[in-house]
Amino acid sequence: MTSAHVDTFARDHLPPPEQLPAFLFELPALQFPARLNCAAALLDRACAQGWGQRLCIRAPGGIAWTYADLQAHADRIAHVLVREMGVVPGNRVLLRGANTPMLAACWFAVVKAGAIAVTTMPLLRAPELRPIVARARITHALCDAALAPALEEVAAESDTLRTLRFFGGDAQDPRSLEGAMARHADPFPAVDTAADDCCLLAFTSGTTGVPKATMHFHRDVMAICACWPPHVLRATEDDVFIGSPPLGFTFGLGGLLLFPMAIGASTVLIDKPSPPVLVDAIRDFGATVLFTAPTSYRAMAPRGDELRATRLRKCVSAGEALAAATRALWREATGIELIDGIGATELLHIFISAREEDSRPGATGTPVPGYRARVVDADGCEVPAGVVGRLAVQGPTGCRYLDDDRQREYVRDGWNYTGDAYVMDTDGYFHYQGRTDDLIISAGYNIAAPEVEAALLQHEAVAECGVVGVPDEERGQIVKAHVVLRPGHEGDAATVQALQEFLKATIAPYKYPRAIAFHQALPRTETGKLQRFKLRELA
Ligand code: 3UK
Repeated sequence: MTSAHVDTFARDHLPPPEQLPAFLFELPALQFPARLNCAAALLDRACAQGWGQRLCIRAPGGIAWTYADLQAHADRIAHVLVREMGVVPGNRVLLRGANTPMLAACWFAVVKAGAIAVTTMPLLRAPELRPIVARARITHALCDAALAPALEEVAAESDTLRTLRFFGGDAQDPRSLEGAMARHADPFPAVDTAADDCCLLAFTSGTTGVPKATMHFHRDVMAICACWPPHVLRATEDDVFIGSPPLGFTFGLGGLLLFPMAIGASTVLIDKPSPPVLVDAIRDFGATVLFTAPTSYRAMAPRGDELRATRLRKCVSAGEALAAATRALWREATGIELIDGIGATELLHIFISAREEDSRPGATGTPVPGYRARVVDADGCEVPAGVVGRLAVQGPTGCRYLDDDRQREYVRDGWNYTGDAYVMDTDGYFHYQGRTDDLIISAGYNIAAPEVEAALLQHEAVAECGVVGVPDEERGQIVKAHVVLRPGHEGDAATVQALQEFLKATIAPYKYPRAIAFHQALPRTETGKLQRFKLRELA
């Protein structure tokens, strides 16, 4: 297959073939042509098949773009990229902004131009942007004017990042994107890329250390649209999608942009999607399909009565384990059964999940059609149902780290190892047990932090919690719980004792937290993941 890339950086830094996972294309919907541009397949095809006048993206402030409007914006931006900024196919273009229609248009422009989109999370500052720009050898950037300073600081020191344009600022500025867009009204024909040309680099949200770049092809983007959405989510063209994950997190890119567009539905992009803002927006925009993380569901649950009066009908939880208590809380509050799904940046989107009517409390679900999953021991041998082991996955998508030795850890014998401990039950449902590296070993007992967290969340005083092992001379480690209390509860000795008694009565007593600390909030990544390493450092 002939690559359309003139700049061959991505292809040159793919993992060696023997370190790649197996890729499965068994489903009829996964038979991709050799030439494929996913931006053309999603956006241009939507317009060509008569969806041009359908509503595509709305945002606060009265913005409402049809598919044709999005295409017009993306085409103007693509012309600016190619004719004014000198982008050639294969260049890496950094995108930086909150979730807005303009950020979405920039993504489609970059991908139509055959370049590689590197969407970053809006909260990142110079120290976090610097390694991304360096590792991805970013050459160009499109950035929200409100977030310009940190990127300009990094660009000033970079040998590769030379050409920047800013949107949402002063259109008279020579580097204004909108100012340049006004000069280009012609349609932009998408670059005829190979299905296996790279179109996006996604940096892992990293609850730990050095960021890794995962590489995804045009066909990978189409593959995730063909697997989980039609088989598990089952949304329709009348649905209105909404949610909190940034487009720089592949959970958000899929859920809030690719999946609605693949079926001709519409999406609502909210720039600052805190739980209260999200509840108001669900009501105001008549949203029907919601994507967010477990903590955000807990925070919105008290407004369940208001949500019952909206059109909301499908709610997806991913990013972190969904405790049975949170599933029950949301069902009692809103009447809606959550759709849990585990996804990973390396696999692009969700690969184990369950339809609402097939969901089981405490289980993530079964492998999504198109994927296979198994639980294995340290030697890679499958373990029987009921035994805890490492999760290994294969499907149409899989891990390709850009120039990184950690490829050998994530992919072994053709399987993707997500770093999660799971147990499969006799019905084939997968139950999350924790990260393989955050098992707590106390006095010889193996204790999974999420199990202790799930039990704590059943107590009425607990709003949020995170459990870690802390070093202990006598026991090796002890279980320590970091707790955020609900309003009206005091973080005093009596509460510590009440929580400890409650836990001993709820789960095996050796698992109870010997230490409990109270906080106003827990340290989380921008994607909503608890940063357990920060809690460990607190000890
Ligand atoms: C954890 C879950 C239990 C798990 C993601 C949906 O989270 C996403 O990608 P990341 O690379 O993190 C991957 C890791 O997060 N995790 C995610 N979902 C669940 N654990 N239950 C879940 N439902 O440790 C996994 O290995 O940030 C999620 C879609 C796209 C994504 N990138």
